[in-house]
This record gives sequence, C-alpha cells and structure tokens, in this order.
Amino acid sequence: MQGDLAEAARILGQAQRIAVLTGAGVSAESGVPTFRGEQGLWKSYRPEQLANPMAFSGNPELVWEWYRWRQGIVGGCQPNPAHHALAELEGRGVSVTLITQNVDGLHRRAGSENVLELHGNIWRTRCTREGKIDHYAGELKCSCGAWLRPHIVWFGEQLDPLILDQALSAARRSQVFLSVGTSSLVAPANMLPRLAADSGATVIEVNVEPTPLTVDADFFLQGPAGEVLPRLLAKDPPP
Ligand code: BJW
Repeated sequence: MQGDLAEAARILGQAQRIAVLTGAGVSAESGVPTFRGEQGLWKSYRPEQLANPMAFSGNPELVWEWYRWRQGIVGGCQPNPAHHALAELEGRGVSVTLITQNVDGLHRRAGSENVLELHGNIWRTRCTREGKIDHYAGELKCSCGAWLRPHIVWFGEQLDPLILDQALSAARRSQVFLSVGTSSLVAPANMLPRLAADSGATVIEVNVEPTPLTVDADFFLQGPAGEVLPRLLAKDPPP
C-alpha cells in the first residue's frame, strides 16, 4: 500500500500536527543541484570534500569560491510548486513544522514561516573567532580580522542543539510525517522519520526514487516533488 496518493492525502487532511522534512530534491525543479547526483559536482570536487572544517582551514578561498558559485545559482532560482504547496499547507490552521536540510532559503521565499533550517543558510556568515552571525554581504573577513565562514553545518559538525531539539519534538508530536526529496543518508536528519513512526505517526515519503527510508514508510509516492506535492496537498484531493 505504498503508492496510494488518495489515501495518503486523506490521512494528511485529517492530521492536526504535521512535520515535514525536506532535502535537496525539493529544490531540484527550481534548478538547484542536488548533492549526490552528477550535477552536485563542482570542478570535480564532491560536496563532502569541501563541506568540512578541515577543507576550510586548509583552503578557505577554495571553499568560499564553491559557496559563491552556489549563491550565484540559488540567487537566480525561484521557489517551485512543491515549495508553494508546503507554504499553503501552513495557512490551513493546522500545526505544520517544516524541517529543511536545504540551505537555499527557498521555503521562506515561498512564504513558509515555521521553518527549521537544520543545516544553516547559505546567505549567512559566521565569524570564526567571535561566532557572530550575520547576513552575507560579500566580505570574507570579519571586522575583527578573522575569516568569516558560511553559517552552514559541515560534515562532522554538530547541529544547533536548539534547532535540533525543536525538530525532534516536532517529529515526536506529529501525526503525519512527510519526507520529501531527501536521500535519507545524512544523520541526524534521517533519524526524524523513524522517530515519528515510533511515536505513532504515519510516514509519507515523496521522492523520484526509493531511498533507505522507503521500506519503512507507510506511503511511498514516487515522482517529482513539484508534481506530487500539489496533488497530495490539494484542498480537494482526488477521490
Ligand atoms: C527528488 C527530486 C525531485 C531529486 N523530487 N525528489 C564520517 C565522517 C564524518 C561524519 C560522519 C561519518 N559517518 C557518519 C557521519 C555523520 C554525518 C553523516 O550522516 N554522514 C553520512 C553521509 C554518512 N553527519 C554529520 O556529520 C552531521 N553531524 C553530526 O552527525 O554531528 C554529530 C557529532 C557529534 C559529536 C561531535 C561531532 C559531531 C552533520 C551533517 C551536516 C550535513 N551537511 C550537508 C552539507 C552542507 C553543506 C552545504 O549545503 O553547503 O548538508 S551534507 C549534504 O547532505 C547537505 C544536505 O543538506 C544533506 C542531505 O542531502 P539531501 O538533501 O538528502 O540531498 P541528496 O542529494 O543526498 O538527495 C537528493 C534526493 O532528492 C535524492 O534522493 C533524489 O532521488 C531526490 N530527488 N530530484 C523529489 N524533483
């Protein structure tokens, strides 16, 4: 019973508390490359080689060059029907917590407000000496003279404990947990659907291909998020 969109839509429509986890796939149709596809490569580096603190301390200019390239892509992208469908869901008077692994800011640009950015935001910087967080303004050095770094959670780094706590509690409280466009490979985000399921939630996965979560999901709706979500979240879902 993995692919029944109408039944999944019916259960979603009755839920009062919904948690949504999104990954790079939700922004793919906006033109933002995913991490683990061929498109995710830049100058033959894999994201894991650049998105880590060792890479930054060894060559901050190279890591910043990658982030500026990505800022250029994201800056030219617009939210797609998947982002808009999720923003519209928030306006329906039910509790919706949107937990995203994406750093592109497209959910907020689509109008979602209750957003937890688990892995940070590409438009913010953090001083490597003082920890001060700011909007990216083109500068790579702080006024104190230290390097600014992207305010992003790299491999081997801990997530903001406050944001992670909020995500864990939203997963535990949810009646429906929706996982969209994520490979479900990266921890601790990939633990959230299982936590929700253990707390009694119905887990619905939307992806173009199966992931390690698929066997445990109650529903697996295969297809592009920009096509599946507007149907799944329609006010009058198909009978
Ligand atoms: C579509 C679609 C369409 C396509 N519609 N679907 C060894 C060394 C170091 C760390 C570890 C290690 N082993 C394990 C770890 C832990 C590590 C981890 O999980 N690694 C795994 C890869 C094995 N995790 C961490 O390091 C985390 N920290 C941590 O655990 O701290 C603990 C700790 C405790 C004590 C001390 C110290 C630490 C931090 C993880 C941070 C992840 N950061 C990144 C990089 C951010 C950089 C940046 O953006 O610049 O975040 S990794 C990268 O993966 C990025 C993403 O947010 C994240 C998830 O990827 P996502 O979103 O799932 O994308 P893809 O590309 O993988 O998948 C896209 C999916 O969409 C696919 O399934 C497609 O099919 C689908 N799709 N089009 C619907 N139209």
